[in-house]
Amino acid sequence: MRKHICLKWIFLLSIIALIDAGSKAQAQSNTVPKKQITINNAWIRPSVKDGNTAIYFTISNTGDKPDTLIDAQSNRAEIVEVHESYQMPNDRIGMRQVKSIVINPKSKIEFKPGGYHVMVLGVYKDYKIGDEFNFVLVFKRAGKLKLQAAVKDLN
Ligand SMILES: [Cu+2]
Repeated sequence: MRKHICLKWIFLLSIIALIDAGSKAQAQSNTVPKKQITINNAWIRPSVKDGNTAIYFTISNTGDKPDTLIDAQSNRAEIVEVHESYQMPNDRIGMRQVKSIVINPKSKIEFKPGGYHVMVLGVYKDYKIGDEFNFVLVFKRAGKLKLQAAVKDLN
């Protein structure tokens, strides 16, 4: 009889252990922020077919871990790269590709004329005011974000 009770207890305890493990796993997945990176006000300058243009937007990191922008992509143009503008010695403004940009927790980075931008070279068709340009930003943690930039002029 005693042995029988023992087995019953082992059975019960293992059930409890299983339920406990299950709820712990669920609690863990709930604490991972689903959308810690958001992109606002994405816009792109108009361009004729085969021309070059640039996309601007604001990246917000609402999470509590840093994230890193590692790539920009689009199937609407030949080449898409993340760029920064910089002051050249001869007083002119140059621009160059950047491999990664870290967005700290609870902070924003604005891509704007004269600063960071997504360079778009050789667009496949005309883009006029009111059109939309599809592109993708790739983050280390947040992964690929599919986005649309509204075609607008500066001002
Ligand atoms: Cu550029």
